[in-house]
Amino acid sequence: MPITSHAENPIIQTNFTADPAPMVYDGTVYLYTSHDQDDADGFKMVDWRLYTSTDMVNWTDHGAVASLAIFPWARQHNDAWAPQVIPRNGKFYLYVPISVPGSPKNVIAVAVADSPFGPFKDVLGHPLVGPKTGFIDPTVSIDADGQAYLYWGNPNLWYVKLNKDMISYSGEIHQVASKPATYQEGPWFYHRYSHYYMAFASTCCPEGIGYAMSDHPTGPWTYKGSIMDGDQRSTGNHPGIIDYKGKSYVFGFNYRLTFDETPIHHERRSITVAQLHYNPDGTIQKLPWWNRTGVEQIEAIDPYKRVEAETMAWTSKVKRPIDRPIDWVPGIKTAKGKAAAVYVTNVTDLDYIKVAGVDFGAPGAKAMFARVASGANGATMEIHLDSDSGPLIGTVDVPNTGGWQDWRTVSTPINGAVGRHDVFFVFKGPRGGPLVNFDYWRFAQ
Ligand code: FUB
Repeated sequence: MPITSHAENPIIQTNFTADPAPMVYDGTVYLYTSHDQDDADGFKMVDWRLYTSTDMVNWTDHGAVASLAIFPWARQHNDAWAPQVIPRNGKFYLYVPISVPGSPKNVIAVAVADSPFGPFKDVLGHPLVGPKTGFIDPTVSIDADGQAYLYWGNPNLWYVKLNKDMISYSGEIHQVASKPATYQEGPWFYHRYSHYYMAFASTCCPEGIGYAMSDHPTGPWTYKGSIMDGDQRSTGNHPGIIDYKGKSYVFGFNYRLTFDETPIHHERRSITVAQLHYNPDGTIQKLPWWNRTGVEQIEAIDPYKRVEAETMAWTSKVKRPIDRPIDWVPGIKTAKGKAAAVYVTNVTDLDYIKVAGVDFGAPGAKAMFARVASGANGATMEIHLDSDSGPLIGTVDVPNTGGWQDWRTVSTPINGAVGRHDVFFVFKGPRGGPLVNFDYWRFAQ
């Protein structure tokens, strides 16, 4: 029985994700990401995705919250690069680097939503800044006096003071005269106590994560060193840094999932996270390269509340036996027109979902309910503790519900679910075809 559960890096396995932009809001981490398409060779990126967590280990997929299509004046392929979202006055502002048709230059655009889940809408109908070569990777922070600053750039670093409306700016665009040593791209600007920080992807390639500090939001910036050195296993990197529930974290990315499938380099990246430690003087302790173990879970999952099936610490994606068909990987689907309607789909025989650190308490669970739809016959969902072949506590028979959108609640008695465990939902059934669509689950005492 695990005492504490850990994440496993990379933290998202159902899509290739990069350029992490974590935002702490109302007790939850909202992780906005760019998205490398499954068949990407170079950059092939058309939308931005959202994942949330309250324990830093299990992440819930909320699908795509914006895409290039919301900017009809922009080039519609490949350029949905590193985003960042910030809340202000009840609205949520998404800053993204994109480009315009017929130009090799870059622009930064802004979109606005009433909810962190989107939908984000273009409010300007044109770029916020640009076009200019290197205008990518926006990062934004609001100072204690209410002044918002937008930084960006590769290989130079620029900033501008945003107006309170967050969609316009005042004054000149400034190029940082003396950018931090090793600065390449991917700035992450924030303040913490009396210090201002500029973390960034450091000299390419491979990129590590460097950082600089200042006493002022506009610098001058003093280079402080490397948070993480580059590593030949990954050409790129891109920091996103937060404090959450008393700990500090740095997000970035590696290429583990794609290199588990092929030695050929493709831009198919995967977001990772590590705990970060500050020294008393505000400097940051250096970290080793992204490990596989990941960070410790902050608090256990309550299984007696509804949990979305697309909440997971790991799926079987990179652990498939060689003889499996290539398309068996569990997918996450967003129902058209319904931003929140995300569910697990395309699961086949022996796929599993791991939910880390679930606390059944005592006397424990007696039943489990699952919302499913299926067009297949003979599917089951086994529930195991601590590994996909650990103690079996129940088996849900998934009937053919009449179709893949004919949702039904099914249940099973549960035996032996007491205390805190990692829970594995293991799907079984006729080989070859999809078995079940899985929306949410809940245990009962
Ligand atoms: O993801 C596309 C680009 O790669 C980002 O904008 C850069 O920071 C680098 O991660």
